[in-house]
Amino acid sequence: AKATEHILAERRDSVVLVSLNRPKALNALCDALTRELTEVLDATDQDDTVAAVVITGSAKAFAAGADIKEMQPKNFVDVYLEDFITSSWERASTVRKPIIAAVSGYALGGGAELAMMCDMIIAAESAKFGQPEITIGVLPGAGGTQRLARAVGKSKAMDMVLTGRVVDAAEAERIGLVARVVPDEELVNEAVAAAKEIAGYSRPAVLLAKESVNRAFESTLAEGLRFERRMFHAAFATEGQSEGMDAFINKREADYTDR
Ligand code: CO8
Repeated sequence: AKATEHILAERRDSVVLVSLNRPKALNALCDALTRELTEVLDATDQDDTVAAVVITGSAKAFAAGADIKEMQPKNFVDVYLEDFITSSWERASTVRKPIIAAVSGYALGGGAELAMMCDMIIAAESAKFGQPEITIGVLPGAGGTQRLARAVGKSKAMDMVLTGRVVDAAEAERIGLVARVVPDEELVNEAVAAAKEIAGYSRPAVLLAKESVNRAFESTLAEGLRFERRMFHAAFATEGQSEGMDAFINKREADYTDR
């Protein structure tokens, strides 16, 4: 288990559970926290013994957004020159391994954007998602107008971005923002269990599948389908394919040596 000032990282078999840990500010994503998060994600992505990642916060807050106290004094030249804040924030969206956001309590502004950078969101019943930037005189800056619109469509995205309305877990699931809603006390176990389930499969198959789904957001349908078919063909070069199919035929549990 590793810990920095604002992040806890612990192993659960081949899964790394990353906890945002800045409780006094509801895990507001200050510069130091985002830098530490990037370092942890760099390390986990490079570590071959890590198969999947879960990011979570506290019971009360996944993250209440970018740190407003740090942002308030900045001017255009400041944020432009440092490319605030995308350059450090986007790391979660470039992790190659599966990454699950386990959200309890507030996921607002940059917190919701961080959750949306992950491959899927598992929410506790207490989860609340919102893009309240409009209420403080700005707009989402780390994917809240783009990933949210792709996730929930134009009308819901406009509602959340233009009015700042916060949606609860049930609505978030109904509109397709989150994959599953679970009782609060089961959140972390459920997310880690999902990560472990993924970790048990052939790793090349998992990474090919993740890359293919992500392609859907970057290409036309025809290009996406072509990409998927080639990745599907590529899967036939893996041990996982011969093992998984042989296990099915012989009615036994697959044992993926390439996981
Ligand atoms: N930044 C800094 N401090 C925060 C933040 C924040 N985003 N959110 C909460 N805090 C601090 C509070 O200031 C307070 O500190 P203190 O005790 O020193 O006064 C402490 O956390 C506890 O918060 P509250 O007392 O407000 O707790 P409540 O339970 O009363 O309210 C809320 C919880 C509703 C979550 C409330 O804290 C809130 O509205 N927070 C701000 C939410 C928000 O507007 N988030 C969006 C920020 S803007 C943003 O994320 C832009 C992202 C864009 C881009 C780029 C990439 C990063």
